[in-house]
Amino acid sequence: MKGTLNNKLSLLVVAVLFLWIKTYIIYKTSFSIDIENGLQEFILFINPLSFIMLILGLSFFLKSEKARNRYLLITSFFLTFILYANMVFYRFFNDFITLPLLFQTSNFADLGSSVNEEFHLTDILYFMDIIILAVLLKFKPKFLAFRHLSKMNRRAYFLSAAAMVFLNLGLSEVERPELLTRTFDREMLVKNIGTYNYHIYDLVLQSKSSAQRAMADGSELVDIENYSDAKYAKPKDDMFGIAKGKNVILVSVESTQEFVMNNKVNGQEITPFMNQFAKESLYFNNFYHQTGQGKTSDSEFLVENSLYPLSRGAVFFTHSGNEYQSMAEKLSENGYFTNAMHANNKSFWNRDIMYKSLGYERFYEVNDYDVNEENSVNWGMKDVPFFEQSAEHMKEMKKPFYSKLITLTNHHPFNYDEEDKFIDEFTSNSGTLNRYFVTVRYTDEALKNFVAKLKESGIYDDSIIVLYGDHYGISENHNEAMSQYLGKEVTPFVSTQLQKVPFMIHIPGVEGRVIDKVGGQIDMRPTLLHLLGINTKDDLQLGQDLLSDQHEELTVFRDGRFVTKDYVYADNKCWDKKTEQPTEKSYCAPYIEKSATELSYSDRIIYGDLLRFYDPDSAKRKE
Ligand code: GP9
Ligand code: MN
Repeated sequence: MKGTLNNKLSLLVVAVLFLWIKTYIIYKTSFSIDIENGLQEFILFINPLSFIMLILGLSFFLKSEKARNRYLLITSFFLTFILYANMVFYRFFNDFITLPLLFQTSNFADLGSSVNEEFHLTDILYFMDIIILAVLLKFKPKFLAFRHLSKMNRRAYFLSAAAMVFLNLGLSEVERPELLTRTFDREMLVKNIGTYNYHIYDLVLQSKSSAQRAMADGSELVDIENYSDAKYAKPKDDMFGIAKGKNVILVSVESTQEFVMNNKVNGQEITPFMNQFAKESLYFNNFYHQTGQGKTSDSEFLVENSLYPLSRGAVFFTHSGNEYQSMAEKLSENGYFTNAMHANNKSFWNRDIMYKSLGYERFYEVNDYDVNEENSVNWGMKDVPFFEQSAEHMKEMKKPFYSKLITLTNHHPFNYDEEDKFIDEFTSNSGTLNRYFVTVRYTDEALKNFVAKLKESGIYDDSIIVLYGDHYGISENHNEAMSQYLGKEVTPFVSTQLQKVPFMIHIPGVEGRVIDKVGGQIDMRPTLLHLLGINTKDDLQLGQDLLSDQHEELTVFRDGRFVTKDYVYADNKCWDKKTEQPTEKSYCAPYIEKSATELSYSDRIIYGDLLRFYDPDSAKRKE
């Protein structure tokens, strides 16, 4: 009996093949997944296989043939259903399903009304293989059976499934390092680990954060509220409201560090425009980014909420369903039209969803721009056309508006077109650093054009323009080349100082000056809102108005490092800013605990979704 069965085609293999091929066909026909090279195509092709093999392989553990067959059929149907739900969802949202999104009732209403329209009669085709499987099972043709493999073959089956998992993850790591910890983009996740594994990943993230949220209650807020209250820095009378009613144009300048400002490479200025603009602005020259793995999205989080991002993962992904009291929301309440502008895929960093939670009224994403091969390089649309088209969009906006623009050209690996090269590359063993100067210089040029455009349309005089660097561009992997450029060793102290990013606020009619107070992105919300004449006294925030006399010079990094007026705490040592050498730890000691407390308060707000219990109107703190 056994011998004859071996000549037959296994039902399991048929079910695996059906589902695998179908998934791939759906990837190619129903989702628009950008494939840039053969390796990516190969990863996409193999990525459904390991999961399908493992899950259908569980049928081995069922005793009767009937149960095994039934399991195969039901599981195939269930997976097809998930795939199909994603397809319908994609037709409408151009995105993959996430659990928090399904739980967001406001989205659900949109979805419900449109789901009918997104139903096509031909969709039945996607279930064809299930029908064929069912027919095969019913009529049991002689050539097919569920071959109950020998123990050894079963082992081989699971080993090959496991090998597929490793092959898939290994290739993805080559293609997209840190994919799972950084969680870039759903499209990228699906492209690399496949739609089924992506759902499991999403489920893990979701259950972790739901558990923490469920256990939280409003009483946890007491300490945090007292802390935030004590930290409030009263705005200076002559600064509060000096930009009242002005539009806010906030530009997140990709990967731009402060060391390029007022600096040269091969005798050529790197940021001629920004240097000049800084002179006409309030320029903060001791200002740090405080981002973690969420990079750009973490900086956005800091700026909007005056809270820290998380120590791992991107809060834009993990806690997009939380309640926030963002700067955008506040500006909206004050009559502003709030929007974000970024010519990239809208789901990158989960922005499409998080921006709704942050209260942005509109997101101008890649589809709102005219992007083509000619005006793109590196990660996408070049900064010059991006700013040009953004300035056009601004003309149509209801005033006053708050626009946040995010540049893209100066992004690792800093590739550029010859025509956009205004200065020469540096020469070192790091191509990354060498090219960095060229792309920074290009973004500087783009900013110059942008400001000229704003002047032309008259928007300039009615707007404050805020420029800030989102995070570092040159990581510690390039220390050797960096030390060649700086002419000194990159110690942990220097490395920490390299986390400075430019920050400037241009206010029409206000003379420029340098403010050398130590500060960070967490301080931007209160600083900007106060300039606009909007009170933040009752808000739960951890940053301070940088222009206030009460501002305390302590800037905490997400990884626990910190900077004060005179010291830098890094690598478990206290460094003296003057000598740039380690000094007695006792100088830093008072701040070590304070920094840790502050980070943990911020984490508690996010993990417990505590802002849902906080009502600024009823808080009404005393001055
Ligand atoms: C992508 C852009 C870059 O949209 O914001 O993100 P990053 O890799 O810098 O976090
Ligand atoms: Mn960035």
